[in-house]
Amino acid sequence: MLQPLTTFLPRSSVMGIVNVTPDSFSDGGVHLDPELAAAAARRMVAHGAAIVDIGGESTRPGAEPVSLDEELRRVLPAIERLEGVPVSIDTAKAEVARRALELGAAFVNDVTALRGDPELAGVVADADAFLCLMHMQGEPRTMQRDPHYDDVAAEVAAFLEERLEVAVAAGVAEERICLDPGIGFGKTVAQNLELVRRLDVLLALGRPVLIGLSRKSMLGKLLEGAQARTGSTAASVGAAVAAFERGASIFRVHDVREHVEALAAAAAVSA
Ligand code: HH2
Repeated sequence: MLQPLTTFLPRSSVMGIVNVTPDSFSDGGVHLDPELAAAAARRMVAHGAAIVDIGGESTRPGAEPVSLDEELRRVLPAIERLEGVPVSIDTAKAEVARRALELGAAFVNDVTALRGDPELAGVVADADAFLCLMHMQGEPRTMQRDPHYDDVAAEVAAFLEERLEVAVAAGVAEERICLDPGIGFGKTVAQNLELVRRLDVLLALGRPVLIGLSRKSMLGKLLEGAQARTGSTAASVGAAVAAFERGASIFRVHDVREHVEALAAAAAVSA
């Protein structure tokens, strides 16, 4: 029997972010060298990350798409150096996922929730990979221009329920899938906060929730005003703990040690 996601990444697992990109909003350019990317990933595991998420395409607001060749050139050399480390590939491209899974990645993190590439669901199913389906309104180039919802939590949940059905119909085992509200992907600060506050609406779908609040601009905007581009580590940790208390399971973060320690303390309180 296939291992369910809930035993591979139990509640309060931390996913460390390694962006092998020149332009990611908070760590762009830092890990472009594959040796440095792999070293950062190993350091994150040493600090308690359960998995590392390797991405070769920035999805920050306004980002331009990258070509298949360029994305492969960025991520594969890093993944090749990560034997024995649990790896997630952050991609919407079936070919990138396929090559990463061949090199040992176990998890596919698709911010388009299988809308970006019609082949991706089959690649995930054939490899028995774990899968994250994330909500996004619009696309990165334009998504922050004018996000609109009548009921953000209900609409995000309805979208993810439909994408979960698509994934399962394509042969991905439901126990291998988690859902993500997509903080900052076509949402205002108030809408992001409401999604965390009403996480129960997503949890009602019966799948673990992965959440990415780390250094997101909404945290900076809360403290420093509308011009802020990134949030601090302390604000990220505070938001992660709030999400944990509302039932989130997996935390996609840049600052692994701080989140591991804070979530261990939060989990101990609620145990
Ligand atoms: N956020 C980003 C990228 N991938 N994946 C999931 N599942 N959830 C998220 O919230 C999420 C994600 C954006 O953050 P980051 O990777 O730090 O920046 P960039 O997209 O600029 O590389």
